Amino acid sequence: MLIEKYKLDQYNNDILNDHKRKFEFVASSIKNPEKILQKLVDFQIAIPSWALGTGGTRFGRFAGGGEPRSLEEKIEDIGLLHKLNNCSGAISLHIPWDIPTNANNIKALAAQHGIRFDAMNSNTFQDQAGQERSYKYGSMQHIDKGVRKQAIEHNIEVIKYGIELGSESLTVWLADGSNFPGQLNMRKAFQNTLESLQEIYAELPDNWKMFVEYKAFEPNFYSTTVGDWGQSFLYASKLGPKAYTLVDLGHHLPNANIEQIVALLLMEEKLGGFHFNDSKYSDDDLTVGSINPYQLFLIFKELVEGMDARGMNHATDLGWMIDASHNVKDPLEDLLQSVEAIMIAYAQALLVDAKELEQAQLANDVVRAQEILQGAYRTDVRALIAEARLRGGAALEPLKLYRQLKVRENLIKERGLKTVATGL
Ligand code: LRH
Ligand code: MN
Repeated sequence: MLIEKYKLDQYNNDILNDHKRKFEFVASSIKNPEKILQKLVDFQIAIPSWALGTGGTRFGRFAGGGEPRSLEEKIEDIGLLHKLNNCSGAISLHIPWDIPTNANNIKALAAQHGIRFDAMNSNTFQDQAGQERSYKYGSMQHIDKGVRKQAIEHNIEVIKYGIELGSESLTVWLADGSNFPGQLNMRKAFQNTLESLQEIYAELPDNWKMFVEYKAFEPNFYSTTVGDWGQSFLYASKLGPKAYTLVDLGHHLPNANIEQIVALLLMEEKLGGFHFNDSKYSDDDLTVGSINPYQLFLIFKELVEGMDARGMNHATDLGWMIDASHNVKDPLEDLLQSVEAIMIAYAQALLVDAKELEQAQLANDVVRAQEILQGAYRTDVRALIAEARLRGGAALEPLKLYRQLKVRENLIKERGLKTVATGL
């Protein structure tokens, strides 16, 4: 479904005065509004190709209808999101769920929608039909060299698809681990995994990055071979300068201080990017900012401070990706909310006066430091982000326009109720 420009402009015009009033109020209360606006306009978030349909759990899945039936329709859906908020200008593919049958056609279609290809994701956590060797007991950690070789070859194949599409990074998430004490020699598992990643690393084009994604548990529930930031940092450091860690917000043990992990990985130049989502218990893959928006703000505060300390380009030097699953919400509405939550946290972090905060820290003025942070966090920046969208030709209120245009109803008319998108 395409959104006609005139309908979007009409919608914006109807609420423009109200918006201008709110924007002028927030712009008058902050330093450098134009500098911040430009950063918001430049900031693009990659949408996961595997999260455009309804997700589920082992207890059930309740399909919503109108889901994309092909990679082409997934790109159209992301194009629709990007038309509405002008900050969803990238897709992250998962292979083999989204093998591009004709890379040039896929690339051309994506370009039409202003979509570029972010990190490619490999999959050695499921056995595909006709697959020679099983990943039941792991992939790159596996005791059987043949299984490790199969996993290595799959990742090299994924890099090839990415090169054809213009992607410049590979995310490797391994389900590898064990369910019971004694099941696995964890030192050998580390060594096998490192050697396997080294063979893949050797095939990376010069301008590519490899993101090593860690996760505390699931699907293995005793040990995970890339189980935390320290292990991922170890792999990335041993692999070389093109290897980095990837922080999926849902992959930590309860109460982990993720913003501290982010600050250190960024300082050590080994932070590659993010899989944004939110969670209350474990890898819940909920809407970004829906459970713990203050933590998301604190993470972006460390990102802005750490990136500025190294003179990094906020928009391009790290991988900004969502990784969520939609069990009860319309997938596109959920993604619109997630992108909005990320932009809000980033905008609030840009309001933190780093000099003032440093003064308070140097004076051990703990109360003042908290006031500076929470002053930024409690600033309603929604009109700033809406203004950034307006300047980018997008909707002032994407979710409301999405509903007003009855997008889901139209997609169901177009695609039917029973369509199922590939992915989780
Ligand atoms: C694992 C994970 C990983 C994926 C998958 C879809 O939990 O976060 O990033 O490949 O979800
Ligand atoms: Mn992830």
